[in-house]
Amino acid sequence: GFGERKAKAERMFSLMDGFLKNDPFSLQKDIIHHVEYTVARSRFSFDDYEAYQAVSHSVRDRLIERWHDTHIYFKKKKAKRLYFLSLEFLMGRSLSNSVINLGIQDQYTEALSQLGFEFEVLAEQEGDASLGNGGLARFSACQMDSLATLDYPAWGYGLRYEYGLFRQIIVDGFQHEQPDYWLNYGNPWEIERIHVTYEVKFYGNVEDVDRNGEKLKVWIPGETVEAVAYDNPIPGYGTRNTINLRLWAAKPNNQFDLEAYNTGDYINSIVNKQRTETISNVLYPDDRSHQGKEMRLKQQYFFVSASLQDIIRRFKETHNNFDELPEQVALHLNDTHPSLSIAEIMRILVDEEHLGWNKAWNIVNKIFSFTTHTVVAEGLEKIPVDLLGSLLPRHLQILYEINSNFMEELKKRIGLDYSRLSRMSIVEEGAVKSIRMANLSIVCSHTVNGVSKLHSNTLKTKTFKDFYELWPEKFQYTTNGVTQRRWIVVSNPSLCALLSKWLGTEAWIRNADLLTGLRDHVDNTGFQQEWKMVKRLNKMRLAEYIETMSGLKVSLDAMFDVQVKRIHEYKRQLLNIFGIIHRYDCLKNMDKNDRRKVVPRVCIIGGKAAPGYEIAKKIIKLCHAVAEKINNNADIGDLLKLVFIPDYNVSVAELVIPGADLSQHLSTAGQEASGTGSMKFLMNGCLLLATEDGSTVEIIEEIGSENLFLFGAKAPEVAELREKGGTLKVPLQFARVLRMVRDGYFGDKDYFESLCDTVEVGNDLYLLGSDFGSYLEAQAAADKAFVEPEKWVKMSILSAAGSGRFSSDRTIREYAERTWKIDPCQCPF
Ligand code: 4GP
Repeated sequence: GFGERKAKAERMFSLMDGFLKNDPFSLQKDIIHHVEYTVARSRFSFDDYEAYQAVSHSVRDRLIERWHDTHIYFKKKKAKRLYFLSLEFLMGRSLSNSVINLGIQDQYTEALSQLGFEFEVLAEQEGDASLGNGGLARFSACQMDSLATLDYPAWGYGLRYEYGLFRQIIVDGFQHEQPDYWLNYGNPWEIERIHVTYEVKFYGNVEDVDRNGEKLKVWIPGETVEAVAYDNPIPGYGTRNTINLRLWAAKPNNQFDLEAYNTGDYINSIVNKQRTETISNVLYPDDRSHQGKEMRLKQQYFFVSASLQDIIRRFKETHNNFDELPEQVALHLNDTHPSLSIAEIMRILVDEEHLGWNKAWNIVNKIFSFTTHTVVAEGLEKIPVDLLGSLLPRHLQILYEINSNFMEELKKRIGLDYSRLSRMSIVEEGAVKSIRMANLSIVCSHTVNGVSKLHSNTLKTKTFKDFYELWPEKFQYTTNGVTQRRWIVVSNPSLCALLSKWLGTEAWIRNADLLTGLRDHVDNTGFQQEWKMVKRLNKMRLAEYIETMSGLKVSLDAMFDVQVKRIHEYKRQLLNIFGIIHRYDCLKNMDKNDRRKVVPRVCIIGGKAAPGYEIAKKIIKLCHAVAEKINNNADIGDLLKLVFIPDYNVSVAELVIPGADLSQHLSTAGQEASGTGSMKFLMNGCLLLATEDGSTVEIIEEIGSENLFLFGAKAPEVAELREKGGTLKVPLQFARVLRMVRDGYFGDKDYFESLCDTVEVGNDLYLLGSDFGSYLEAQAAADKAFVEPEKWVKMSILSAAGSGRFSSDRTIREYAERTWKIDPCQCPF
């Protein structure tokens, strides 16, 4: 009875020592406990890595405590939850971020120093969790941090890839991909939930069954795989709330196929079985392109099916009427990758819960929202129906039914405009009949989000014009953001301290709008001096890294000029390299006197190319070839250096971004949906040299065009310039640089030929030639500003001061209020 249960609860509680204590002595006890009993090393002998493990386990305990309380509280409050569905999360490292968000960094630092360890050194032991490709995936991670910090009742769902994004190594200037065995040394940040498992089914066929006069579709699957949950606690900053990122892994299930195991071929049966369990093995390394591979589709469905089973189970724990689903559940599609959710939830409601199609459809229409991260229609995901039909036969039927209803409705609205009907159809007829995942997502979502104002305009006027005209109210934009916890507090502690000192508060860590307060001090020379000191320190840190990595010594007086991001033609790393060649060429032809006036530069480029993306790989090779030439020219010395930073990832970014004076964002206007790298640089007081693209348009609104270096054709001009194509005049300097590469000045003449072809007049899709003149002017303006330190430092301060709008806290609040309609739910301390 009740009394018995109460007595048991009390006894349980008395067994716990209250909450874990966070004073340095208690931390030390816990760390040593984990050294002995978790890592199983002797307390008298353990190295930095083992210390890192023990420390992480002690932090994990503290996370778990809050994470439990948070979930009990959400449940008690019956809060409407946001489920953020994403196939990619680039989390990076967790240790520093966790202790900072838990508010116990100083205690850990002290505890460790008394034990003879340095917190920073241990934090460096951690490898990155790289379960994503680029912007989209890092943005997911920033959003999780903001969701937790702002106390929203949210869950993230994703896949636990055993191999994250490949490691990039460079051999002779060429990129090579190495597997990222990130789980090899254990992962203290996840909690394996062996009891949270679901069966996920594939293949088979659909049978029509008549059950008491009711015609039912029954899917008889041909293969079953088990999904097991791994939970990753995400702590908010300055709150007890710690939310969950649940990642699914495929694991063997114990249901033996008697037939197979009776044939005597035991070993082969196991081997075949194992193949089905590799679904969550590896992350696809292509951003913005989709190959229509079966394994990728399996991953998507595996993820969707497990997540929805989990979500529906949770809903049913407290509700029994599906009409209430929209009041309890918001499902967010992070790009089209999880959009099979739509068909899956229809299947659950219609086939399993017997709701009836129309009733189910009305519910489904109220729960989905969708964000697209792409600009070009070609970048949108399509799935061949043959593939889909064999893997998920019932889902294909559902998709056809959704489409035929949609087409009927559409005919009523727009008449028999067949070309528009076929453009808007979810099913694409053509050589390869396929499902257009973006169209599906738009049809079924109540909100379609772009990631910047400019991007949203492109969606409305180009990519999804037909849909916008039909449903203008669905289209919104929510400009991306990045978390200042990771991108200032964790990665730039000296700037963090400086900001708090001059703003007189640490409140900016939860409210980045307060950064505008820096404007009050912009003319204060004391503040300016400290600001410069911080930059110098970060440049030192970066210079050391460059030296250990490449042996190259760089001068701290040079301008550190950085371009780091995925390598893509539209991001125009080649424009940067051509600019560097031009600079080198000018330097070589200058006399000694003129050289003295030149602003020394350290040009830093980093980023991964998708393994199958030949042109991007050639850009990397060219960068190395040019670096080799420049860095070995004694005449030029410190005036110009070019460094390629290999294996760019979150933790490298944490080091590089604070150390940059200038950062480059060179996408052809209209091509970068948003761009979040620029926001991180901005927060760190780095000046931007950029086109008026994606988020830059809004950055200009915040800091004024006088505080960054703009260049290039604007988005509306790009289409026209592209049309003119072959008749465009390109500057002589561009032709000269191109000639040098073509003539083999940097070697590998034949290899670079096809790269050069991509920017030849008439073929120059991304307009490098026509933007080159204006690019060089912007570079000259940057040089000019750099030799006026007073001017530069003010621009730098004003950049950071205007970065508040680009906090993901603002992004998340907008989504929560406008799109998801969820309310904060703060777990009491
Ligand atoms: C990226 C976009 O290219 C970038 O402009 C944007 O800032 C970011 O998403 C976040 O919205 N897209 C991808 C991708 O990373 O894989 O499509």
